[in-house]
Amino acid sequence: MKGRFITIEGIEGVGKTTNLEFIRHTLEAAGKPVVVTREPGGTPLGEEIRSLVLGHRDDGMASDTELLLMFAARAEHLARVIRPALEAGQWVLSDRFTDATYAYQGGGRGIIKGRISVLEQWVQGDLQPDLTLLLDLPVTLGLTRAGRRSAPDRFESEQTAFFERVRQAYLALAAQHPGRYRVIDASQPLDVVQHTIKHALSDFLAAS
Ligand code: T5A
Repeated sequence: MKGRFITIEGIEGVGKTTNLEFIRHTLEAAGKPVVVTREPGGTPLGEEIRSLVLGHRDDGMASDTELLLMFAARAEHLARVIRPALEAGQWVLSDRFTDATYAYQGGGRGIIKGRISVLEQWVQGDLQPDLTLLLDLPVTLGLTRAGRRSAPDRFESEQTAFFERVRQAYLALAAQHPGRYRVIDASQPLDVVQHTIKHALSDFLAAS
């Protein structure tokens, strides 16, 4: 595959959406054709699945249902957006990918890693992101920032302990994959965060 695959991860309110356009501009300024997408979602069917998994606040959902829906959306996303773009030489920038499943359904919900990795292998084979930017900050700060917006979705309605587990799962993934991950202190003011992101992208572009 000729393109590159970059993902941005972190708990609620770390600033993923805020920084996506900044990352796109930085890559485009370096002459890279960029496709920006997100999970769950990124395709018409995937966006419908997104509505299902983020909704159902009152009646809930079994953890395995949630896990399977995430991978159903991902299979569609890979087949229709990610793989074709990479094969056409484009750079794919995704707001979340499979690491979010390890963090939320694994760390947060407690689903064992082996179950997730079976689905990962089935749906994506050997395809992995080339670079993952993990925006990290204390859970209380992320939830405060996220809370400034509209009504919480099903995940945002979880308790602080859930997000602590998600955060720790992300940090463990970063420690496990130091070559792919860049951990960014997202508690800093936005201009400082973006300066750090730009640095990480410069290093990656230089090595690509
Ligand atoms: N999910 C997803 C799973 O459980 N498993 C999976 O496999 C996948 C793929 C939806 C949910 O799905 C779950 C995880 C999620 O709960 P999402 O849409 O990515 O995923 O949801 P959120 O994380 O909820 O997205 P948010 O929009 O809440 O978070 P962002 O994008 O990280 O935060 P953002 O950019 O909207 O910023 C929040 C606020 O902070 C401000 C912004 O202006 C904004 O007001 N802000 C800053 N303020 C001060 N200093 C800074 N440095 C700031 N950066 C941003």
